[in-house]
Amino acid sequence: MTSTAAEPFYITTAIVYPNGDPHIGHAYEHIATDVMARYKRLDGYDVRFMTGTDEHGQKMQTSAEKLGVSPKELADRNSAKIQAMDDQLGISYDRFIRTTDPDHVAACQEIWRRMEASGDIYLDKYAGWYSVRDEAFYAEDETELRDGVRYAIPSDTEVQWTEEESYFFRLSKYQDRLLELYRGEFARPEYRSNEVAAFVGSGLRDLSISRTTFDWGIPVPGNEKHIMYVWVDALANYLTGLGFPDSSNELFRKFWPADVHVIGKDITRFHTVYWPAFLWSAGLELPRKVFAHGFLLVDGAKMSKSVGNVLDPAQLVDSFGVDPLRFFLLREVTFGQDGSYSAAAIVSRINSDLANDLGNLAQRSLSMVAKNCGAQVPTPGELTPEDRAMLDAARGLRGPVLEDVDRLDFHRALERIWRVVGEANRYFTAQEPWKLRKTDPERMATVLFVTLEVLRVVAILVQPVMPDSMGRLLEQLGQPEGEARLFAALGQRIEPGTALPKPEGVFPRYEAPAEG
Ligand code: ME8
Repeated sequence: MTSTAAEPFYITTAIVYPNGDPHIGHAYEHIATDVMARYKRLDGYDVRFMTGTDEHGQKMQTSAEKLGVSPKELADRNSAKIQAMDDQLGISYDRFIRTTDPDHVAACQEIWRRMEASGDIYLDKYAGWYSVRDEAFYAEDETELRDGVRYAIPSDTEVQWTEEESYFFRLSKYQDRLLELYRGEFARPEYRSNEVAAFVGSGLRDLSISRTTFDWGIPVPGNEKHIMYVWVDALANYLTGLGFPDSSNELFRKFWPADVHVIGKDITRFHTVYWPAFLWSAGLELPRKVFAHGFLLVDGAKMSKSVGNVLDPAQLVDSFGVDPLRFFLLREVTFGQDGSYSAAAIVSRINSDLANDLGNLAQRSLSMVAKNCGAQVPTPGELTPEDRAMLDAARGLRGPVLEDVDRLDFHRALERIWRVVGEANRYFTAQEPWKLRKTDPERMATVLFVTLEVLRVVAILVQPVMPDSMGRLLEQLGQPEGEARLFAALGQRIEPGTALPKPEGVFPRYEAPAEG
């Protein structure tokens, strides 16, 4: 057998501020990124997937002060909760990075030195508006005064006047190059790219990249009075995770540039303006794509502590299970746009798409096989046009589904797969195999074979979204872990004669717990 080295694929989430508990918005981003990572692994790529926590900066320091603990204590406590969330949700990260990890200092200081060596850093004085909530600077015309308090218009967060000595990055120098960059597919979805192009096109000011009024951060090399602006530190995590700046590190050579940074829409500016400019300045390649997803709302409203509607992913997992939650979030919401969580919507997806459509089809066909075909995959007879159409529909899924996933269009990929599940249900009902048992057992065997083959294809393709349930379904279809479950196996067919274990339901209907 000849083997060629698998193509590398590096994917990241944003790193979470561990100043509070994880919420469903974090779960959403991590699940979507995990699904892409799993698709690529099953498709034969050598995947590196990183997530983690963003622990420095004024926001962390202020939150810690309010609680009377040190920033490091606060970060330790909440970073552990975020990692526990990821583990509970089956997030298959290769590294969970914390920006307080010792190796992160070297990466930040190296990128700083390189930007300095390019002549892009100078010392001056900053005077302007700063939002601690966003860890972002705002120009006067991006703020407004309401009841004596000044707010940043884009994020509706309070800003404070800040005046201090600061290092600046020559962001303005990169304006034309950035505009050129947005003509390609660097920033997605396209409307976000257009938004950011309009922002950059209206003129860029140099960026303040150090602070002196607090100390919870990474020291600026050569001037320890200053700590780096938290976004320089945060963005550099994507390099640290590959062993940068150690030039002998295999990971960096193999995986940089990243294939995609998955982020939320509120941090598009940092990733599509600052980050490419920093990387150009440091003489490093740019990530191939930054994808900004939308926000998850709860019953149509923005989550907020004061409203008291912040959803804890662990509670949703307790109520509905990991796989149904993963499926719901990706099926319900168009990635890129805002979407809403509601209990009624998840229950409806569980009962219709999972229990009725996929679960019943598997249960009905597998129990007929167990009873009537000696618990083995039946041998098909001659195929009718209906059989062929059904098999073609299933086997035709791979290409379009992978294209959807490459565009992070998870909602469409699942819609496409479920269209075939719907077709398979109609096929099964129309063929009436339960009647054929007596009248034409050979024909029954063929119908059951076709149905099992459709289920095999569907289960293989849906594994990234619902790894555990699809693993169990593949087990019941006699497909052991390993090669039989890779996308390469989609080109084969389910083998007649394969022994099948006793079938059991994969997706129970959701019944609301009795009150009281
Ligand atoms: O922004 N729906 O951290 P963060 C969907 N540390 N996504 C949401 C969301 C919601 N309701 N709320 C937040 C930061 N997010 C920085 C990132 S990366 C170098 C540094 C997303 O904890 C948000 O858009 O505020 C971001 O992508 C991620 O959760 C972490 O947000």
